[in-house]
Amino acid sequence: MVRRASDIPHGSIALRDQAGAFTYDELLSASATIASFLLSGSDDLAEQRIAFLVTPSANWAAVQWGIWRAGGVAVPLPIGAARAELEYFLDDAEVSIVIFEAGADSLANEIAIDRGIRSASCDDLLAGTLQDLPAVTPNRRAMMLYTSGTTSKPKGVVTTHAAITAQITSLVEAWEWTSTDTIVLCLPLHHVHGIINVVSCALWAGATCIMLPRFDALAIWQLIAEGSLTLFMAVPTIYMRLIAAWEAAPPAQRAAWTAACSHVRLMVSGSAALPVSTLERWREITGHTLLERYGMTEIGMALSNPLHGERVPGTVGRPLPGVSVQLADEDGQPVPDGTSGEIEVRGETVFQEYWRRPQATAEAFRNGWFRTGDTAVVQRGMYRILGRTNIDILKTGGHKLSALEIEEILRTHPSITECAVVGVPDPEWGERVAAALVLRDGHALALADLRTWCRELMAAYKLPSRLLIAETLPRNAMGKVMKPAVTALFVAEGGNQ
Ligand code: MCA
Ligand code: AMP
Repeated sequence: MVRRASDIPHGSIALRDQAGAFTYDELLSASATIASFLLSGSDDLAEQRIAFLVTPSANWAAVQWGIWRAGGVAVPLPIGAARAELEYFLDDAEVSIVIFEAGADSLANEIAIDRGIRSASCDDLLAGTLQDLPAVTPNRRAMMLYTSGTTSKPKGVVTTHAAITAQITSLVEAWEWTSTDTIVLCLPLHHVHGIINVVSCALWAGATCIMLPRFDALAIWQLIAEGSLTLFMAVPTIYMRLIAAWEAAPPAQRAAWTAACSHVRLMVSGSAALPVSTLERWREITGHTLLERYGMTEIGMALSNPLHGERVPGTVGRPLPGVSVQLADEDGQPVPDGTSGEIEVRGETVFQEYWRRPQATAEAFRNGWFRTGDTAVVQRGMYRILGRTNIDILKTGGHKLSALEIEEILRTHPSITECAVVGVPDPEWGERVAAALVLRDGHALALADLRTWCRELMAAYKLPSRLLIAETLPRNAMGKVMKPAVTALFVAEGGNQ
């Protein structure tokens, strides 16, 4: 990516943020300075993990490139993570340097100091003096993103430079990115969606990426209205927020926003199932049929509706360039079209390993194929996602969560004796985090109090937003909580708070 950037015409704008516009030359120069600071005289970071907690901005990209150019592994941390989560990430990744934003989030710095880890603010990094940088080969580890999944604690998903390049080039080819494109980043930068599909594809193509510090529906509509965007990518919850903002706007404004949508050449939805009703409403408002695609932290993007040709609502299209996909039965045998099976993926885009978890890594593959845990069926050549094999994985607002991780925290609450966390279907969020609790005798717990207590221990999007207090939890003959029965309780009763 860095090599490509040096070939981009001087003066081309790479990034725009609240501080202004940054050219590719400036990005290269800032990342070289950052790399030099991180190396501080050594030849190569040799895959040391460098964590950074930086608001989406040009600095974020410069830090990521700086870590890569110094031979480190970039570990972007979630803005808004709770202290306990940050501590876990830094310990698990055995981070050697923590980068923070002076003022904005001294929490990361505080934790680093507590642990005796070297830390530096973005300002420190940019004050370094240049030194020689190492040659970093494509097979080296480049990035580690934490994903919640089958285990109670998040796992570090490690990707190499080669896999990142494969993920980017597949999308650049499929969606025909060029240097004339402009996209806006309104997603968090600790997930593949924001990092690869938006920022990295833009920088690979020599395009411009406008970085918003966080999602803001009116800011997005404003950018569309200015006619500056050619591409837009987001999760279904964001499209629903944009629809709500459009519907709340005065008629003249709506008309202007609708007309300006013709400047955008492609709008993509992913990270969670796009309700067909949302796709249709968006089409009425904007004239765009959203291109829905399917991906995962471990594999980047795998399936996509076509850029040209019919996009079938409710489907995620076909395999992307360079990605092999099959649907397999329980024995790992491919199933015929029309029969449901687990999505398995193979190819250059697939991650290398779960950090320091060889067993989990081995279990994630079968006969060389990565097992996604998502079930799908192929109908008329298009993949349709049917659901997940693991009921303990939730998707809310596009964030993947582990019910087990939240339950483990809830069990430490002084009033809770038993709990079960499930995802309850929700039109806005996809799923909502719903907690069924059994309380100690004489104890009471309201949703607001539970959320306040949890806030110290988990990021806001993990907080239960539905609560049900029960005498007992539904269990099978083996004593195991029956999660589908818990979900049914919420669906039937609407939760008692
Ligand atoms: C926030 N709230 C929620 C949730 N999140 N309530 C229920 N469930 C939730 N998940 C509440 C807040 O507490 C607040 O409540 C109210 O909603 C509004 O909060 P707000 O701050 O406006 O929400 P937000 O924090 O802006 O979140 C909305 C969001 C965000 C912009 C949709 O969740 C988001 O950026 N999601 C994208 C995640 C993403 O990038 N996923 C990609 C990963 P109150 O008002 O009462 O305080 S998947 C991936 O990378 C793969 C590879 C792929 O395929 O893409
Ligand atoms: P993550 O690991 O956070 O990247 O989330 C990946 C998961 O998001 C997948 O395993 C799917 O369950 C889900 N996902 C991504 N895109 C879609 C989509 N278009 N439709 C349904 N589910 C999706």
